[in-house]
Amino acid sequence: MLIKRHRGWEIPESNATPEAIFLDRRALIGGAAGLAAGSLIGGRAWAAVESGSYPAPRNESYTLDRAVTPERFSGDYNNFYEFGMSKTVLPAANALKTSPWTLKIDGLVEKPFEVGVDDLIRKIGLEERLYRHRCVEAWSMAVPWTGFPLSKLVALAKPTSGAKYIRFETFMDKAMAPGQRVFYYPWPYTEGLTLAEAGNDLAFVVTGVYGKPLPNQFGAPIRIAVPWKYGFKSAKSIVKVSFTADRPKTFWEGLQSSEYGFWANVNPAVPHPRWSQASERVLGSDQRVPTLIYNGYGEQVAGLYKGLEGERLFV
Ligand SMILES: Nc1nc2c(c(=O)[nH]1)N[C@H]1C(S)=C(S)[C@@H](COP(=O)(O)O)O[C@H]1N2
Ligand SMILES: [Mo]
Repeated sequence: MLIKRHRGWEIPESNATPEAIFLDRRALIGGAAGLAAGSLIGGRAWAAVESGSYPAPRNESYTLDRAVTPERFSGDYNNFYEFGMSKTVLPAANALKTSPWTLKIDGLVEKPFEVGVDDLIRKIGLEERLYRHRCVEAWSMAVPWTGFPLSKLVALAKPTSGAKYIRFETFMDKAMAPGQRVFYYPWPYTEGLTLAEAGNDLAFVVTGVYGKPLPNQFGAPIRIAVPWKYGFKSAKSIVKVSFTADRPKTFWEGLQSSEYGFWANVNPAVPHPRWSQASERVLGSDQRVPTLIYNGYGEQVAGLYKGLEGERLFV
């Protein structure tokens, strides 16, 4: 089947060879090449660095059981299908124009509205959290995200009583994102959560990483992080947040629901149909570590799934 052959992120880890082109932006910013750095990280990002909103204060309630993954590994091994199906999307993602960037809030809310990302950041404020990230392909990383709780965005949106789900939509621009010209994917990328999940403390809106605004390949200028679910739930470069009564059909679910469902909670005991989920390779090391139920966040999130045992919670 055509789709199968082209779905690069399903290549078993052992076959996926990251090519090493890594630009150390921090070194550039600090050094004589400052001007070059400005163009590399984009206008908005550069302005934010200068304005001092990064790094944001760290919220110490979110701790790790492992070391933070150095940026030279996490920043050069990304899934961002809008910019290609390999892990080396960094060069192509330079084409992403992140400023100005407007987020649309619509659907079952008191009053739909649009807000610029910079305004949103000013309004809500930023904090830093250390989170694990577990891709369905069985690799993982640990990163310091900067952002704010998704619950604060929900509060700002004022969903009406009929709203049960939240749906995220990524930008759509075939001229900028060559991957979106690949016709057999159901663009734009969409993802979703229940409102109960969106209200959990761990659900996070991300605008930065490693103490600075998001580099493009991480999903600039605004993305989601849902650390107890497989990584594909964490939609990048979002332009729209909608509140709905019905469960949204999501990107990967739309392609192959037998392998990628709506819930997609991490569970080492439930294998993907084509590989085991029992362990994961930590980016930047050759080591595999055991995968944990709910990616180690069971204490905070298991309660969300009481009464839903009949659902395919881990696919
Ligand atoms: N719009 C969009 N969001 C996306 C993806 C994508 O291809 N497009 N890939 C997902 C997958 S599979 C993973 S693992 C994470 C990767 O995030 P990272 O590159 O910051 O590690 O982004 C998720 N969000
Ligand atoms: Mo992923």
